[in-house]
Amino acid sequence: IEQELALPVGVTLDRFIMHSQSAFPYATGELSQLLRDIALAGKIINREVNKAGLIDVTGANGTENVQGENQQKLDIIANIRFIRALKNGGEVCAILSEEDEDIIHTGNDHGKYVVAMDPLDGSSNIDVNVSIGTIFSIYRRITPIDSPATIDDFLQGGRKQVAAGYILYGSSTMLVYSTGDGVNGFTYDHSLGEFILSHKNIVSPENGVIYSVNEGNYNSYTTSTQNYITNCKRKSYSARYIGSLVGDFHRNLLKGGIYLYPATAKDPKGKLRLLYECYPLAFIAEKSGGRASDGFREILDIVPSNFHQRSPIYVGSTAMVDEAIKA
Ligand code: P6P
Repeated sequence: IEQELALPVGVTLDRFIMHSQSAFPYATGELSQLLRDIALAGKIINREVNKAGLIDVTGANGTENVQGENQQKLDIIANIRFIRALKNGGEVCAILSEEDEDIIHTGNDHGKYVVAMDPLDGSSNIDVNVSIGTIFSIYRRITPIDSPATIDDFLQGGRKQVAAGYILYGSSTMLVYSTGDGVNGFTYDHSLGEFILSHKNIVSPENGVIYSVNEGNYNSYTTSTQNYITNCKRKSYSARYIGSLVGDFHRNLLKGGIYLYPATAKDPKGKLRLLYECYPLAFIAEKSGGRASDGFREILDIVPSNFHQRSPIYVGSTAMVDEAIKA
């Protein structure tokens, strides 16, 4: 972390990655290259997102994804772009995407890494110009190199992630990620076509006064979660919920706050997916000093059993998560 702190705000992502890698002389550079490939995919999706409304990429595609959710045109485009960027980058042997039932083999069986991703979360917000995001989680494969990846490579558990992060397509486009030593944020400079270090060593505020939850589901929450929400009101906390996970998470990460998506009658196991939403954001939360729980266990300690399983999540400032799960 000392290495990264030495770099001033304003350096490019590329420079930052090279500098970080120099701290690990034995690193062979594949993870560095993979992070560059993810940044490239983010630039490409950013361009598509910014054109939404001008070209026919908004609205429903008339198809459903593996979750049975109506796919938006931009969901499909983002999925294709991300898969292509990771395939061309050569470091990833397989991908798990929210948009596809099964593993996507890239043909790079020599790749040391696998990526689980939600290529465009909150995409129903595209048509109304609310921020949306890409969420990604990176594992080193455990199956033999030069053999096809298997389910085992993806079900290693949250604490086996080697890196994770998100790209937020908001008033500005930001890449926020961690490789385990701290969390750093990079803002996309369109004029340069570069991600620039803008938020060095992000630290999650220990406490906060913002709570993000869909109160429309209040009646189906447990009594303890209902009590927690009532306490937030009693303390005149600020309710901030934009219906787009990455936007809500990022605001709470910077300002302090909690995002909760508890089990509901409609989603008795929670709505958010463990492998490519809960795990990566829990990784970022913990690496910035925050906390992520399913109400009973740390998110990162949940043993995964299938690709698209869901989990309740309480994530953000440690003191707020502590209070929410003990309420
Ligand atoms: P609800 C978007 O569909 C999403 O996965 C997250 O981005 C968002 O936080 C949540 O679901 C919104 O769900 O049920 O409150 O509309």
